[in-house]
Amino acid sequence: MLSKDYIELENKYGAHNYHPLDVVIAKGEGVWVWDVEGKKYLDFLSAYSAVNQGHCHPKIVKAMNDQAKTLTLTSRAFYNNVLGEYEKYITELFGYDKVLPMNTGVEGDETAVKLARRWGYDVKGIKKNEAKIIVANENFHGRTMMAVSASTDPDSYEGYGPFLPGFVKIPFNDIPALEKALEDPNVCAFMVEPIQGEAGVMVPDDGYLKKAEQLCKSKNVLLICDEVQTGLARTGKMLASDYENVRPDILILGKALSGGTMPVSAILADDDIMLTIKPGQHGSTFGGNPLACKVAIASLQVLVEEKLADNADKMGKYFRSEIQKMVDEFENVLLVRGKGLLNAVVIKPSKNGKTAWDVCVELKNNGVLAKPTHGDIIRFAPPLVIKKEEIDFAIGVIRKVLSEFN
Ligand code: IF1
Repeated sequence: MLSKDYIELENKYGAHNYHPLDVVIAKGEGVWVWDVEGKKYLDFLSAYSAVNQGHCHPKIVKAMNDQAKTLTLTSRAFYNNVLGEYEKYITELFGYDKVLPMNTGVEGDETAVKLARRWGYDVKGIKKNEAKIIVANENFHGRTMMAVSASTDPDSYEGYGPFLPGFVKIPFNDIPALEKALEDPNVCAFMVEPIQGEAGVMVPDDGYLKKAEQLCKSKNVLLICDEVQTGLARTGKMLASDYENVRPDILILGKALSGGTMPVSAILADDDIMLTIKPGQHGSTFGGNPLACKVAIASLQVLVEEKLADNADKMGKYFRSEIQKMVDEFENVLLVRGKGLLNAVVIKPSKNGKTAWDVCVELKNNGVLAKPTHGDIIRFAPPLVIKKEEIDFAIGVIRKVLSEFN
């Protein structure tokens, strides 16, 4: 079968909730992937930052294989001999009392919202069913009813009502708006991405998150950081909130927590918050399964041992400086922004109607895979194991494609 046959197969039998680029990937190793015809590409999406450690990282795959042969799932009806080891490792690594393991990123977000409400009632003393959570406009927290209820993007929420009440939406990177929203005594939490990914890699002003943390503290409101995408070395530090020495009251992790091998997410918090949820009041069949626990330990160890945050920082700075030259040279390349290896380039759609999508098609034809958002933005987020020569290869391709885009 050829690429076109696989594409036809998906179109015929799969729901049409995606519009992928026309490339059918059959194999991955490190920063590289190969299509079914054997053509090689540099992956500049990393499965939306899930594959930070690189495709099929040997240490993660080994941990996965070893555990898969031994024990995969017990449910939480019984104890298992891996969960405690993982819980100790991850809580010590990030400096929290407790972890609650889930699977997908959005389940982590759901859990954080439930936990914050629970804390709001049990500890803060908010009247039953009146708790509110502040979120930022243009946020992306996933695809469940909670997440689309919190969303301001019609593509996410339109046609799915009625929505979950209790969200207050304010502009991102707007401290006065936050200050005002925090005046409501029924607010239990402010949930925010330190850098908004889906919105187009929107980096807030320096000091925004720190100020938000201080304001939340002064109003007895929890700060929830959704680091599903920005976390785990992607932005050049282990957590994006580390840039401002911010310690979220509830931290949500996902994606790269498994190096892209399986869905693994987690929320971290201290006892005064986490222990408001009692046995039987929240859970998941797969959350905390021994396979996921071993995979998560190995995935975190790889980030630490291979100093991937430092590499993301260095390579990211180099990447942006090279793209900046194109911004200066080419009329249709408007700007580059980002932190570490979470970057976006904004282009001016061409006079003959070409958009970021067409740029990504050309990049793909030249061996670099990236994904457009919002018509005029291209996200560049390679695995963090990327080397300078590989960045240079991508820069060459991006330069060629952008120089011809008009
Ligand atoms: C899709 C974007 C990235 C996330 C944050 C929670 C989740 C995500 C900050 C949910 C997920 C994804 C999911 C993916 C596209 C994608 C994405 F383009 F939408 F914005 F990464 F950039 N919080 N992000 O970014 O995690 O439940 O998916 O594990 O196709 O929906 P999940």
